Amino acid sequence: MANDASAVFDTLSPAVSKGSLADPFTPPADSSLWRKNFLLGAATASYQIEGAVNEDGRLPSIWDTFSAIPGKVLAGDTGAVACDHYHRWEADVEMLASLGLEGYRLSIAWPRVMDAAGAPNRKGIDFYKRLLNRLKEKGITTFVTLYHWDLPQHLEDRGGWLNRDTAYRFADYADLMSCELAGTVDAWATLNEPWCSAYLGYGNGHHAPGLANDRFATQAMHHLLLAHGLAVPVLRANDPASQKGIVANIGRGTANSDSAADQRAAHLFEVQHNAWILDPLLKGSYPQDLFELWPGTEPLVLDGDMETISAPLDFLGINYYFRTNVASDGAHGFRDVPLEGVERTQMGWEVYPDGLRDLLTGFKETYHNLPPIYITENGMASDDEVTDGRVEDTQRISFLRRHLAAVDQAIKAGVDIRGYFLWSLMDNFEWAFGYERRFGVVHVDYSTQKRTIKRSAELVEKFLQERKAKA
Ligand code: GCO
Repeated sequence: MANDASAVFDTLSPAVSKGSLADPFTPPADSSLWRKNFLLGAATASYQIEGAVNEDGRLPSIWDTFSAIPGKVLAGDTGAVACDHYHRWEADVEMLASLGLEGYRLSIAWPRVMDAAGAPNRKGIDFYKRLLNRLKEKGITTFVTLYHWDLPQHLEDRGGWLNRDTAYRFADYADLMSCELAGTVDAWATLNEPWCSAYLGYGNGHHAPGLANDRFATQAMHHLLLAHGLAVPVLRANDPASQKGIVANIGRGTANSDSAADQRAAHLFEVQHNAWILDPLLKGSYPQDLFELWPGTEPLVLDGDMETISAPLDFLGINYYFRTNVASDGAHGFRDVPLEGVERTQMGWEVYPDGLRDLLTGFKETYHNLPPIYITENGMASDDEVTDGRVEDTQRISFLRRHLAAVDQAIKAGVDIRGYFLWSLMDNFEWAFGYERRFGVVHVDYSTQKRTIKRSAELVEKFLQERKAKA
C-alpha cells in the first residue's frame, strides 16, 4: 500500500519536500495549503496551560494526583500554575488572533465544570463561555476537546476508565457541556488520544493514573471508546450545527530489516498504535492481531458496544509526531531499534514527515468510510531560549515546513485533509516531562509568565497574511 503511494509522490515536484531557501517556511506555490478553506490553527489543552487548579471549585484531576507523586514528573513539575491561562486568557486570545491563526483547539477540564455529584459548576462553565464567546467574536474556528486526560479524581477513585460506569458519566458531561456551549463550538472532539489514556495511563503507567497491566489497557480503551460512542449522539442532539469527531495519535512503525519477523514487528507496532483505535471506530471491531501481541487481554465487550463505538464521525483528528524503527522481540511483539544519524527533537523523537503522508494514504486505502481529516496536532519540542527578545527556533520552522509538505502530498494523493493545528500555541506542561520540553510557537517564561512570539510563529503569520491577500 505504501509502495503504491510512493509511486504517486515520485511524480511530485521536488520543491514540495525541499522548499525554497529564500523563505524557510512558506509552502511552494503549487501547495494545496494556499487553499483559503484549509484551516490553519493552534492547539492547547486544559491541564497543560490553565493552572488555577484549586480555583472556583475545580476538583482534583488524576493529573493533580499523579504529578504530586515524587518521581512521576521531571523536576517535580505540576500543572498547578502552568501558563496561568485561567487568568491570562484574554491576552492569550488577543495573541492568537494577532498571529492570524484561523482556528484554536482547546480542551475543557471536566473537574472544573461538574462537581462530584455531577451537578454543574457555574464558575467553571462561565470561564469556558467567556473564552469561547471571545474566540467567536474574533472570528476564530473553535475545536473543543471534552477529554484531554484530566479525569476527575473522584471517578478514578471508583475505578476510572476500568469502570464501565465512567463511560456513562462522560456522556452526562458531554450532555451538560454541549447544552451550555452550543453555538460557540464549531467542532467537538470527544477524546484526545485514547491510546495515551489507555496505554500510558493503564498499560505501562507512565501517565496518570499510573497503572501498568496490558489487560487494564485494553479494558480502559474499551470504556474510553464506549464513552466516545455514547457521547456522539448526545452532542448531535444538543448541538446539531457543529462537527463531531475524535482525536487519535498515530504512529509510523518501520522494520529494522527485510526479515519476515521484523516486517511482522512493524505491522504489530502499527496495530497497537493505530488499528487498536481506528478499527473499532471505523470497522466496529478490534484488530485480532492485537491479541497476538497481548495474548489473553481481550476486553469485556457487551452486546451493542461496538455499534455504539462505531457511530458515524464528521471528522477524524490525527496527531502525528515521529517514526519508530522496530525489530522482532523474538517472542510475539516488537522492540524499538533507534536509528543512528537521524534528525531528532528535544524529545528524542525522530523527525520523519514521510510517516505522516504514508499513514494517511494508507488509512485511505484501509478505511473506506474514513471521514474528513484534520491534523489536530503536529509540532516539536526544542530547548528554546529568548535572546535579545527573540527566539530563533530554526529546527521547528524546518519541521513544520516539511510536515506541511507531507500534508500537501497526502492531499494530492486524494486524502481529504481540511486543516492543521500546530502543537502548540504556547510552551506548556508536557506531562511526564514537565516544563523542560518546549512545544510552543510562543515561548513562555514561567517565572514571569511573559509570552514571546517565536520566529516560527512570525513565519506562520506571514504565510497566513500572504494567503489572505491572494484570496
Ligand atoms: C499528545 C498530547 C499533547 C502533548 C503533545 C506532545 O499528543 O500527547 O495531545 O498533550 O503535549 O503531543 O507530546
